[in-house]
Amino acid sequence: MSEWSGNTAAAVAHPNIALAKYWGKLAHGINLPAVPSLSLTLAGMSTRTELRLDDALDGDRLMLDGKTVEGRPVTRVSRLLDLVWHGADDRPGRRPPATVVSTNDFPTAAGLASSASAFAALAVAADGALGTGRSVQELSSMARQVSASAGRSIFGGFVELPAGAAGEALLSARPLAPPDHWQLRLLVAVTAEGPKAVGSTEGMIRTAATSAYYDAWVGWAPQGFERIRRAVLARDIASLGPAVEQSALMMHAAAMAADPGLLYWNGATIEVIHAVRRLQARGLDAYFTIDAGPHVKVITTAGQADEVAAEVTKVTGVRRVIATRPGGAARLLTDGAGD
Ligand code: 2P0
Repeated sequence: MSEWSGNTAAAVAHPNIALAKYWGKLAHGINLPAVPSLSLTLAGMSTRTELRLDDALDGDRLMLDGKTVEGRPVTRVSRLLDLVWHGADDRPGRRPPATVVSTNDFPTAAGLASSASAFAALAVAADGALGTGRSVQELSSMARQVSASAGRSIFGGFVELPAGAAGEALLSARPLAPPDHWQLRLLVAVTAEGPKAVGSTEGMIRTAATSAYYDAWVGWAPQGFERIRRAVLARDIASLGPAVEQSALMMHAAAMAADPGLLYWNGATIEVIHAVRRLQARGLDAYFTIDAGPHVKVITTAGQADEVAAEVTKVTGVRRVIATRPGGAARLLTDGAGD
C-alpha cells in the first residue's frame, strides 16, 4: 500500500466561455494553442469532481454524471493525473490508480465547455489527493495540455491564454481581471440536448488540415484578441460586443470551410442570433457568441439581463436560458465531500 492510497479530495470548477476564441493548435508541441484566447469564468454552472486513490484498482476509473465511462475520456483523465503526479520534478514511482467521480450541473459535451471545468476540477482535486503542492500556473499548464480551455478555468473572472510558441513546454493561462472587475451577465440559450457530433479537438484538427480560411483566422485572431482585451480592461461593452461576435463568426467561418464542413449550428442558433441583432437595433447591449455546439451565449449588462433573457426565452427552439455571471477560480473543497 502506498502512503497515498485511500486519500480523497474534491474540487469544484466553473466552465468558461471564450470572448476571444481559441480554435487551432500548433503543429508541434503538446496541445499548444495557435491563437491567443480570452475567456470569462462563469458562476451559475459548475463541475464537481471527487477523486479517491486506491492501490487495489488495476487502472483509473471514471464516473461521469452517474455513469461509468470508458475509452478516451479515461485516457485523458489518466494523462492529467500522470502530469500532476510527475510534474516538472519527475517524481519517481508508480502513481496510485484513482476513482474519479465527476458531476456537471449543466449539459455535458454540448458546446457548454464541460471539458474546461471537468479538467480544471480534476487538476485541483488530483493535486489535493496526491499532495503534490503544484502552483496554479503549473495546474493551469497541465490542464491545458489535456484540454486547452481547461487551463483557463483554473482561474476566475476574465482570463487570457496566450498562443503557444514552438518548443514551449509550460504554457499557462493567467488572470486578466477578477470576477468583480465588471458585472457582465452571460445568458446561455440552450437550443438542444445531448452531445455534439464532432468534438472540438477533432474539429480543430480538421479545420487546420482542410480549411482554406484557417490561415486567415490564425492571422486575424491576435488583433481580435487585443480589441477584446482592451474593451474588457476599459469595461466598454459597446466595443467588446462587436469584437466578440466577430471572433465567433470568424472561428465558425473557418470551421464551416473545412472538408467536410463543420456546422455546429441548428435552426434555433440562427434565430437567436437574429433576436440578438433586433435587441441591438432597439438600443440594448446584447451580443452573441457561439462555441463548438448549437447553443448561443448572450453577453449583456446586469441592468438589462432580465429584459434580454425574456426576449431570448421567447425564440422558437430555445429550451431554456441559463443566467450566469463572472465566477471564481477552481477550488478544493476542504471537507473532501460537501461544497
Ligand atoms: C474556446 N473552444 O476558446 C473554444 C471556442 C470551443 C470553441 O476551447 O482540443 O475542449 O481539448 O484543447 O479545450 C474547446 O476546446 O479543446 C474550446 P482541446 P477544448 O473556448
